[in-house]
Order: sequence, then structure tokens, then C-alpha cells
Amino acid sequence: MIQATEKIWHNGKLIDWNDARVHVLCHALHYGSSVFEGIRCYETPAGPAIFRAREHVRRFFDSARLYRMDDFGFTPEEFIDAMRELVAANGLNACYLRPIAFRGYGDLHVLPFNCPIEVYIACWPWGKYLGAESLEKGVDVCVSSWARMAPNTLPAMAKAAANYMNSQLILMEAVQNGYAEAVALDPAGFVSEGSGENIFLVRDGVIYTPPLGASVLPGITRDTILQLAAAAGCTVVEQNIPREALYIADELFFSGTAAEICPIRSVDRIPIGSGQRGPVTKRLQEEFTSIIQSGGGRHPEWLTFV
Ligand code: PPE
Repeated sequence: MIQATEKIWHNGKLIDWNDARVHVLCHALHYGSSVFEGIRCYETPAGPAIFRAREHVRRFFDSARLYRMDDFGFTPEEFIDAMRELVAANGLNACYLRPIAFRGYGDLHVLPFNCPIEVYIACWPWGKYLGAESLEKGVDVCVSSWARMAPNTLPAMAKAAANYMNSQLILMEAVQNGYAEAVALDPAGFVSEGSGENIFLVRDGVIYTPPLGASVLPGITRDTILQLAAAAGCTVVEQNIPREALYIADELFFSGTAAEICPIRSVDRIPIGSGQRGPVTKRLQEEFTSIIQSGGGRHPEWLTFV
């Protein structure tokens, strides 16, 4: 259950949590016309800090542009200020932020141009995504029988609500079959990503992740890992990954704002490597944590203080 907070930001104003409502004939409800973000604000010694706010807001504007919805009337900088204002107003030290822009109440027609664009930001406390022990013990996953969207169908680079119908098919099947999550393949049969995470593979010390052309969301955590791994002197390769490479990997892990860096300990009941969190995964988790705990460390630009 969502833990309610006091305020939600709507088109430039703070409103009460319970007043953030939509009409049942709102366009987005019928046609999936919404784009959103998921951002973590972490507690640091210097106060609450929003992780990679600029990159998330940029992706938000990009997603909106792909659906001709980016005429918001405010700039990315103003939007970042709105997030800071909201976290402060709710008095939270750590939380998850959920900006969303959607086509509201107007016409009920596939052509959306007569519907107003509504922008909201909500935030609330959110714990570990794939279970409390997952970051240490890892999760058991399967390969999904559902594929990710083909590139010329729904754009994977947009974080659009409609894409999460595909994610829901993937996740419902996995969970009902006893797995924590699934890895979906792209339409060509190469590894794509989880229902809500990017995926990384380690073999012989080299780190691999699918390229953006493999129907993946351009994850901000994915980018964080690519940068941290390169700085640590690891070889990182963005290339197509055949399904079978999953089973013979030394390590596999998911990355995402909600999931953070989460080890995968088995795929289709086949243990990965030793069946436990591997050293590369652990090291990247430690680097990630140390950046937050040190209030930015070598990457002060990654934290926006509230
Ligand atoms: N792929 C998908 C499909 C995805 O939804 C996410 C984030 C990622 C990759 C990782 O992206 P990033 O968070 O920028 O590193 N999934 C968000 C939504 C989770 C949800 O349950 O809703 C998230 O992690 O916030």
C-alpha cells in the first residue's frame, strides 16, 4: 500500500494528497496517454538529496516530447525546484518521487490534442523493491514467455504508462510461477530487461548490458553503473546478449531506481555462478552506497539537495 503523505504538486501548486483526483473519462485512463518518472530521494549526512534529478527530469521531458506532450509551461530547472519543494513540504528524509504527465479530461477520442496536459508530482516512503533480503541474497527469475515491444511499436525510450502493460504481463506471469521477476527478450530473441529494471551480465570480469536498441528503457541507474564500472577500470560493453549467455554468466544483476543494484541468483532454476551475490555486483553496490552516504563523493553533481 502507498503510504500517504501530505501534499502533491499539481501544475505548479501544492495540493492536498486526497485532492489529487481525475475524472473517469480522463484520456490517459482510456488510451494509456501518460509518461512518468521514478526517482529516489536518499537520506544523506547533509540532508535529503534527490539522486540524479537532472537526468530523470531530462528523460521525463524526452518521454513527453515523444508523445507531443512536452509543452508544460515550465523548464526542467523549475521542475527540479518543484520536486525539492514537495519533498520539503512533506517533511521526508528519504522517499520515492513519481512525476507524471498525462492527457486529462476533454475529448474522448484517440486523437488527444483537445485534452489538457496535467502534470503532477507525488512522493512517499518506499522500501526495497524486490524484497528486503534481495540486495544481499539475490532473486530468482525466469525468462519471460512475453517479449518486449518491437522498436516500431511502442518506443521503449519513453517511460510511458502504456509500456507497463507489457511489464505487467511479464511480472504477473513470473510471480504466479513463483519467481521474483522475469527477464524479457527483445523481438529478435536477445536479452532486453526486466519488467522494471535493466540487466547486467558479468563474465570473466567483463560487464555486459544490452544496447538501447534492444527495447530497453535508458535507465539512469544503468548509466550510473556504466560510469562507476568504467571509473573502477572494468571493461563495460553494450552489446546484444543471447539468452543462453544468462545461464553461463559468472554474475547477473538488475539495476533500477526502485530495485537499485539487485543480484540475480538463478534463472529458470539454474544457479548463476556460485548462486550467491558475486564480487563485481557487491563492489558496484558498495560504490553506489558510498556515493549516497558521502553526500555525493566523487559525483556531487548526482545529488540535488532538498
Ligand atoms: N526498465 C524498466 C522497464 C523500468 O521500469 C525501469 C525503472 C528501469 C529499466 C530502470 O530505470 P532507472 O530507474 O532509470 O534506473 N522502473 C521504475 C518503476 C518501477 C515501478 O514499479 O513502477 C523504477 O525503478 O523507479
